[in-house]
Amino acid sequence: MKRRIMLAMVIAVSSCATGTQLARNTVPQDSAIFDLIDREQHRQEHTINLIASENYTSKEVMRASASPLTNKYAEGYAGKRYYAGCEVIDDVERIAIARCKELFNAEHANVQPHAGSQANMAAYFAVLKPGDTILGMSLAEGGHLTHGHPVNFSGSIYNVVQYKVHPETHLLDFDEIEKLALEHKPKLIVCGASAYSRTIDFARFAAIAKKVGALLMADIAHIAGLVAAGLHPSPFPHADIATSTTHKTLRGPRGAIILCKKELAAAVDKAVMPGTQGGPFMNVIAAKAVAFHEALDSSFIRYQEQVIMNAKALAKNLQDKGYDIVAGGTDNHLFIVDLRSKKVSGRATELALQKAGITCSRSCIPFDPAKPWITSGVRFGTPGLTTRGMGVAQMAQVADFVDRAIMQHADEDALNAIKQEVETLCAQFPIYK
Ligand code: DSN
Repeated sequence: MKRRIMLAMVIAVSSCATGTQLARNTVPQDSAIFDLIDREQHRQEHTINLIASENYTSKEVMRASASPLTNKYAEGYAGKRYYAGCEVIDDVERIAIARCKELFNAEHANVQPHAGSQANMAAYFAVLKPGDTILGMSLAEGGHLTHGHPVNFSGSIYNVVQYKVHPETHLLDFDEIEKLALEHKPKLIVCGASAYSRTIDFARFAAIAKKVGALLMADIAHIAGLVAAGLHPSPFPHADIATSTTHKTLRGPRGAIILCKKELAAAVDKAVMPGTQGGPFMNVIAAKAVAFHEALDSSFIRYQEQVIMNAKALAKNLQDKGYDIVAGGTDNHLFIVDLRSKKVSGRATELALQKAGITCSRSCIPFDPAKPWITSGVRFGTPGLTTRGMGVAQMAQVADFVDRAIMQHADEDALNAIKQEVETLCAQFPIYK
């Protein structure tokens, strides 16, 4: 009996001493998911990524994202939470906000939106009522689902008028935008795009908005990194609100932000929480803060300069091989290739490139005669390749791989041979050493 009590005491003492370890030991091994994570990392390392909306975060961003901050509930804002124990979390969010405002020269920043669509939903919720009119860019011509597409909340809650691009130049057609604004008197004009390769003139949009008494919202999800680096005009002071994701050119964790003028600060914060979200992802907010810190460093400007140089070089190399580039080229990190002259669809190109170890996203070209599932174009972007250290010389190689894969898209052996060359190039530019 005495021995049993002694044994129980020993177990109790050792449990206290190694509580963390014991807790961890009770978690079953999950080889299914961790094997897949290893496979995905291998895929990323060994393929050329031309998806314009993707990038590779630093290990520091991932460390913050995978930290114990994921455990904390913190509904509310710093100093005004609906949970106790937020004193550390509050400082994380305060730092993230301060860095974000500095980076974008914004009067107010909300760093809680979980994703770009949630940021746009909250921004609309802050300034619109159901049934109000918004004027936004159509998805098919380069806009985004949340800019008023009928299958999206934006197209069903609000009265939507859509602008396209000029049918010949494929540039933003400000005469048409102004005409639509005067005719429909929107409460909000939305500018910004997911597939537009030229500079966006925020001042011109603001002048139209002012003329019709509308607010201006700029969705800078794609160009945020370029804006932060001063290589694309800032939406401020022209726009009333700007939204962005944090994981594209900005190279942070998956997530989003809303920036606005101070008069809209309270409405925006209320629209995020409690309007459209509950508890913020504090680990992701910490990771956003780390990414903003990286973006405030002068090395980020050099990175973004290279992103643009690489996009221009890749587009030029493809033009030299007879490819048509929508809008004639690019000023930013991406461009759309019009494949009609090569007699191959966007879908067939995307699949052939994937077999050759190159990932991209098919894309509608303006006024595309093909269905959205098929498309006549592909969208290429250079943020990812630039992060892994590739430069203009490698863009010539990448253009060569792309051209050969498209020309031989039905030849499995040829695509396999290109894949070997792609792997050799990727091995020289590891993402995570
Ligand atoms: N899906 C994003 C893109 O690829 O541009 C936009 O949300």
